[in-house]
Amino acid sequence: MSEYIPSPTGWVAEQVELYEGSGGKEGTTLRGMPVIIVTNRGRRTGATRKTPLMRVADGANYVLVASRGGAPTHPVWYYNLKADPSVEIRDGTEVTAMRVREVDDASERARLWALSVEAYPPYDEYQEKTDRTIPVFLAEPV
Ligand code: F42
Repeated sequence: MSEYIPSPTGWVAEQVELYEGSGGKEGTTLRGMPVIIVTNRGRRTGATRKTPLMRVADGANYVLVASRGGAPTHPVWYYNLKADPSVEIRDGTEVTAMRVREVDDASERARLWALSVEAYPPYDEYQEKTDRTIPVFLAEPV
């Protein structure tokens, strides 16, 4: 296992610490809605990165929404996942090896976007706030 480098954003690093430190029993929500932890590799450092995201389930798959609160640029993890699509996803106490792909097909994206907004309504506001089209990944069990 490569070195784990926590997020430089304090509240995000704290959520990861609580979530992972409790084996998925604590720190599992944001604004009362469920969160997953994506473990991935940094594309330059090769280090282990851990990114909490809202939990958007599609059967056994998960939708990962690179919203970054509607910021003008993609989150850095977007580029990490494009470079290396192998991830582990922790959903509560369950950890699953998965592979992600960015969803380019317009109708598939529309379906997954609707699912995402249903799970976490603020995504709609985030998309309105920014000129970029917020990227959507689908994570599928390996
Ligand atoms: N973010 C979302 O985009 N969507 C969500 O649904 C979401 C939900 C969520 C729930 C709970 C929570 O605690 C946080 C949540 N976030 C959500 C925030 C999310 O976890 C990320 O913090 C946010 O998206 C920003 O991601 P980021 O990758 O841009 O993070 C920045 C602050 C960051 O960590 N930057 C690092 C740094 O040191 O500046 C870079 C780390 C990195 O990956 N480096 C790479 C490496 O090789 O290690 C190199 C990358 C490169 O290309 O240079």
